[in-house]
Amino acid sequence: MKDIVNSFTVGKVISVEPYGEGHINRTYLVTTDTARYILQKINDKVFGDVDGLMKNIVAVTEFIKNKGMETLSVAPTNDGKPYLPHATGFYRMYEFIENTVTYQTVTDKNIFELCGEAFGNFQNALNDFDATILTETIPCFHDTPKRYGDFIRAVNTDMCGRAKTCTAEIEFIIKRKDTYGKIIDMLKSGALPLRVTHNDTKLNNILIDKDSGKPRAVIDLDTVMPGSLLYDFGDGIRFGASTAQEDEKDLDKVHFSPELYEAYKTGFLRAASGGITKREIELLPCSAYLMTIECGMRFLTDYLCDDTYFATKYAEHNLVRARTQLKLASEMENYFDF
Ligand code: ADP
Ligand code: GN1
Ligand code: MG
Repeated sequence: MKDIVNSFTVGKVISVEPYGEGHINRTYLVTTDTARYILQKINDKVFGDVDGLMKNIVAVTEFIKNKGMETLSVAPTNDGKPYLPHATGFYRMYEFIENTVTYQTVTDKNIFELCGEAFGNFQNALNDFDATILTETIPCFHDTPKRYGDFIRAVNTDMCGRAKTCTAEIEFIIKRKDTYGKIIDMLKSGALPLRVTHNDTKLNNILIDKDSGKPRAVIDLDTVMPGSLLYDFGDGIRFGASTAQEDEKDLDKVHFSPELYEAYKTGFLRAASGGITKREIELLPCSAYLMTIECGMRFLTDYLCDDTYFATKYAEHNLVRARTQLKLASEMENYFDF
């Protein structure tokens, strides 16, 4: 790792250690004699066009900086490039944003309200960003019917013989298949506006200031692409408006929290108030539900396909994650009146 780090202009390396709870990239904390950095091995199985991805990130972060907001800062390689192609993969370096924390769950609804506002502000800041220069880093990312198609193929192939261990979950997902097109169909028909969105608005993709408890920066910009505002609302709820972690094994501890939902909604709408359409507001509950069930089916698909997409720590990790999502979705069915 030291050779890789030395290809970036970061000073004398003291240590390189694994860091964070992301499921996609491999993340390390780099300490040098002058500062700290985040080094990431970009997951090039997930992101096929690393060059396009890094061009997106440079463009988006420069744009956000020009609006006076705190964001990621790419630390260049010794030859001035935003990432390093290497025999073992693609690497990038960010300046470490100091004095911040990330949360895997939140109990303080005031903090969660501020997170909703931060993601709303992030999206607002990109309102006048030229979407035509963006590479679609993962095509059809929140196309729920397409995700459902992938899921059904995984069930039918059953390459690891795991389908028998999750029949109830498979049935739950199939039973609801007629609802999956609701948002994407309106986006395709133009009934919902296409915007530049973050698409991965989970709580641990916000850095919160250790002293003030307020959000400082929205990070993990790999999936900034054209999408629906509803994706950023719904995905924030899926992860944050839960009483337990995404991989809690004891489902009795996993509940959808209406209180946290309302708090996030208040913050998000405060930020998005001007531009948001009536139809988008009406679909907020539906987006929370669809993003949750979509994520559940993505975890289950990966479990059925030998865990090659999301990083896992044990054999059933993706199944455990899928179960929490489906539990949340079933509680949302009782709470919302869609
Ligand atoms: P992944 O795509 O795998 O989720 P992230 O880009 O979200 O990777 O990074 C993983 C974690 O690393 C984040 O949740 C956060 O805790 C930490 N992190 C990433 N970038 C920074 C940064 N610039 N400063 C401080 N912490 C960071
Ligand atoms: C991944 O990269 P990370 O860990 O923030 C995933 C999201 C999922 C999330 C589930 C590029 O997010 O779409 O909702 O895991 N990111 C990608 O926790 O697939
Ligand atoms: Mg992340």
